[in-house]
Amino acid sequence: MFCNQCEQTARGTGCTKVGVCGKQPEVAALQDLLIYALQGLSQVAVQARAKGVSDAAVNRFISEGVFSTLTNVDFDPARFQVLINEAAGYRTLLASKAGVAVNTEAAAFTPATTLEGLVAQGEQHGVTEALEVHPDLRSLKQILIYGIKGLAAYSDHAAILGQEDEKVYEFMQRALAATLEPKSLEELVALCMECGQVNLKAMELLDAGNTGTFGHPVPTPVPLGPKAGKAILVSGHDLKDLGMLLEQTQGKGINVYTHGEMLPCHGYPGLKKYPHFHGHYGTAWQNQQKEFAEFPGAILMTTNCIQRPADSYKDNIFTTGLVGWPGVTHVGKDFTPVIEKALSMPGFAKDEDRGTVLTGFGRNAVLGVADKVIAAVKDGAIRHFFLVAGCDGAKPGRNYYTEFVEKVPADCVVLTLACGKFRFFDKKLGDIGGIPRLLDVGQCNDAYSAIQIALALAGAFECGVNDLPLSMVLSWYEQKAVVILLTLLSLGIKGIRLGPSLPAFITPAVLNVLVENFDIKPLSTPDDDLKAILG
Ligand code: FS2
Ligand code: SF4
Repeated sequence: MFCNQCEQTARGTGCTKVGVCGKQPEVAALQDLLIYALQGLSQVAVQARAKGVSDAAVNRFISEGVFSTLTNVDFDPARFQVLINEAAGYRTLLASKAGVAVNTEAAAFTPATTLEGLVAQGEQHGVTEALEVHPDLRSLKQILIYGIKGLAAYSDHAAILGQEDEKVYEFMQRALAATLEPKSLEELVALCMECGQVNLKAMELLDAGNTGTFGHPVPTPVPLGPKAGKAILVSGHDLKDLGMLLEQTQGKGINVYTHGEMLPCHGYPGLKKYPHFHGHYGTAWQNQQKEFAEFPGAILMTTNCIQRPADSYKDNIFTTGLVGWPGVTHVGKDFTPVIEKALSMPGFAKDEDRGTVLTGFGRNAVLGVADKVIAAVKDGAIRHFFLVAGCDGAKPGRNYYTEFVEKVPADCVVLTLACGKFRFFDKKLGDIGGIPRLLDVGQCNDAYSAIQIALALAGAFECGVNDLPLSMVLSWYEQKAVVILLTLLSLGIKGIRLGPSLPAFITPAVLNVLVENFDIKPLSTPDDDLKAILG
């Protein structure tokens, strides 16, 4: 196997024996083969679209298939076997519906009939020289493929909430097809930038889906201590799953808790209205083996990031949607098995007060007090904004973000989003004239909200985003972070600090392009970086 798509890749170069995430070589090969099958299906879809045919089922399937290969989503070989065969089936159907020729190797690919045969096929189609011989072009093709993985995740989430856009699907398929074609450095850079632009649209669709269904988030204190009683813990990112679970657990004497990226759900009026939606438990995804083992109820994983479940809680954890782990019970949207499991478990014995954290500072809440914020900047009460955001992970170097936020001067405001916030989410940073110094904008996809806030401030100050007193200090782990970075770059945002380490799939020459055009910087120390930013 060879996989280097995430930040924790082995030795900082690539997982070759088994994934640090727990991905087995056979699953790695099956994921590579699924991407290959989807590249072939995309080639057919591009030809079909040229003849005026776009198929809704194919569009959704490509998003779901690509999303399944994102880090920490699906580890189940049996599910990939099904997806690979479905990809070939959709391709044949679409080709005949549109009357197009299946005339490339990828489009004509026939899946082997056994799992072993599929694994052997997958081993021929990794992100190695098989994809592209030239290392810099391969690097750019990898950035594009990983960007498309992040884009697929957001477009799938949005589609679940009824928000789809043909432009997103058109790009995803054209770009997937392009990764199999000879392309120049300039063409690939342009496709990466387009990926970022299209992802802004996908995040906008998801924002419309989330806020249209559950209302705009409002500032909300979230208890960190449990309440006596039966319990269900929900992790991942899916608001609709949480909404359905809250509906199905009403009046059952079960309290529902969020884990990881679900924390911002407490700010949504359509979710916080449930009295049994109690609070937040634990921290970020990489701590789940310890935290889930201590949770006295059932656990539902709605999306990434799942880790290998320890035996102590393997019977209490359930997957839904695209998430999969072999041997873990997978449920549909009738959550009865999860509810019954929770009722059979002890739950929390007593109430515990562990304080609260604030969430709910989406674009609506922040821009609702825009006048106050602008006045605070103009009169010097707020000197600078920092967006300290992105993914969390296991590396010790991620303490940088905790130390950085601790050292941010008292006249500066920190905006945060995604699971990287767990490095500092419970710090009491106080406020500046009633504006909290730590503002939780939401999940990773709420980068859309942060961008809208930055654009509105730039409008108010009649300057560009790069001229605002705003600096971005980002942490990456998986491919949603890759596509958000592409979105920020495609908006022309410069001077982003990126850590904890730079991606293994970026060659020195490609890094040079990023540094020259976007002034991307690796992390130094919190003290040096703060000094460099604030002067
Ligand atoms: Fe965090 Fe994991 Fe949100 Fe990423 S919960 S690293 O996949 O999507 O962020
Ligand atoms: Fe390794 Fe990350 Fe790939 Fe898992 S997803 S195999 S940890 S590079």
